Amino acid sequence: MFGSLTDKFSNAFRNLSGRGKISESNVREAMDEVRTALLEADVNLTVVEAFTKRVLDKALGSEVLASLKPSQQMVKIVHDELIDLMGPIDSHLMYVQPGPTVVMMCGLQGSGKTTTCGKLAAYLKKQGKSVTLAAVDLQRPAAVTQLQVLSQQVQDDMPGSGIVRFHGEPDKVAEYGKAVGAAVTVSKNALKKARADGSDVLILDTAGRLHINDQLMDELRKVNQAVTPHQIYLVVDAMTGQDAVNSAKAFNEQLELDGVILTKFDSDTRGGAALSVKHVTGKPIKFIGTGEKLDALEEFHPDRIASRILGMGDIVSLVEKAQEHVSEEEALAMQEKMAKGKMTMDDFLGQLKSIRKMGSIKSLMGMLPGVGSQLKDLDLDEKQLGRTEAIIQSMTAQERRNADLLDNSRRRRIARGSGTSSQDVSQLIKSFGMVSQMSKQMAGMGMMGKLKAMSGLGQMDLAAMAGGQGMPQLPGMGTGSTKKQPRFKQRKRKSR
Ligand SMILES: Nc1nc2c(ncn2[C@@H]2O[C@H](COP(=O)(O)OP(=O)(O)O)[C@@H](O)[C@H]2O)c(=O)[nH]1
Ligand SMILES: [Mg+2]
Repeated sequence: MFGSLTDKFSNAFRNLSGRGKISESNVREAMDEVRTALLEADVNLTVVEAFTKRVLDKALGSEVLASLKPSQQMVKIVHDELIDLMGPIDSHLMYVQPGPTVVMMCGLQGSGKTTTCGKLAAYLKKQGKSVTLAAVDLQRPAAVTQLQVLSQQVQDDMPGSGIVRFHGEPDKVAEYGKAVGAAVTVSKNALKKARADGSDVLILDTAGRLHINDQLMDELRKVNQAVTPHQIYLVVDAMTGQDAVNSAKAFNEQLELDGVILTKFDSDTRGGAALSVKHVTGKPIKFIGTGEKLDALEEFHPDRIASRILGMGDIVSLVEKAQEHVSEEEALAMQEKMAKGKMTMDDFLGQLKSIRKMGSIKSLMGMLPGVGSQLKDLDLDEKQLGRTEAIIQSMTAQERRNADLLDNSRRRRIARGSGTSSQDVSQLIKSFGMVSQMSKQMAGMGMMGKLKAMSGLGQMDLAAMAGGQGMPQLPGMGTGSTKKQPRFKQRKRKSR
């Protein structure tokens, strides 16, 4: 995510760092680079101009030039302005009494509307809300089926006490395009049904087009008039840059949007849409989609995204993910084993599995400070994880407990059993050896436990603690990991 933007920002500030004193022209040069980086990331031109002007005004007007660590001051100003550009935090959903609260999901074709409807239903179900999902996209029978399948998946597989129901009228697909109003009829029927079922929220999955056109807008306006949604959300593909922003503007003029949901944040987005959409529409970004799975919807936190863009990582989100998928006891037990150097292959496998549950390796790595910009060079093969799993599963229980048993003939047997090569097996054993050695050295600071303990601290501090490389430290952050370590240990002792 934001790979090249992060690179370019880092470069711009690297030229400033290390200098005891910087001049006005140094600042201007750095901002020229920032400006180019933003334009290349496909950020809207007016946004770029406004942004660079504000940063320059602040930088030149403040103590930056006179301060001891000018580059850090600059990063702080840019960080603050990025937050301002994308913020505020507004994931709040207003519920009406009596229900249902009607949410209309709009957007271009392929932007992720249907998927997001499912994710939002899962999000609400977790909070105990009952949801009706209505298939108002009648362009193809498959669109109706897609939402039906998703609704069922949310109801069957996703946690929470809410009930998720589906309303669809596949027979109306044939009418679509001939008689105007099929979408309106389905929406009205869905509202009646949701009301009768006592749903808290009704989500309308509407039709999209590849480009905005009058017919689509006309249809959406009619649905809007017929059921007067309480919230209209625009789903925007974060990978599409300015195009997305232009269409967002057009949607907003026709429908009075309440918020934006940015999807495909897990992909390598250039950042254009994320950085422009709020400024251009004036509407808050509510959520971001971070994967294809139903739990891949996150509340939008501009500060965290700003940190990710600046290569400081997003430890807070990582910790939240870890907490969702790994229990306190599990983390503690693992921590103890690691400290004693008693980690087994089974533990190793367990850790790999819980990491997998948290999302794609690439999206997780992107949250680590200093890793973001290097990601694109890294070959993070998700298949590799599958192979690792297969290899460990081909080991006997005894072998998993004691890796020292694994001589050449055992390695060959395991390779055969897992459909891999002896080299693969040896490689894994080597990695395992390294990991258990490392964890022994970390002495009691298992990764999960470490992350969890960290979650109580401020995000900026975290970036420093984890030793965010490549980026200058922010003021007041201390000098990095070595200095912060003792403080972390103290915290731990207290909690025992
Ligand atoms: N990687 C990723 N893919 C997504 C995300 N949201 C949607 N998609 C994918 O985008 C494609 C289009 O999604 P869909 O919901 O059918 O779009 P619609 O035409 O707007 O309803 C599907 O392949 C989805 O799996 C996301 O947050 N991340
Ligand atoms: Mg769809």
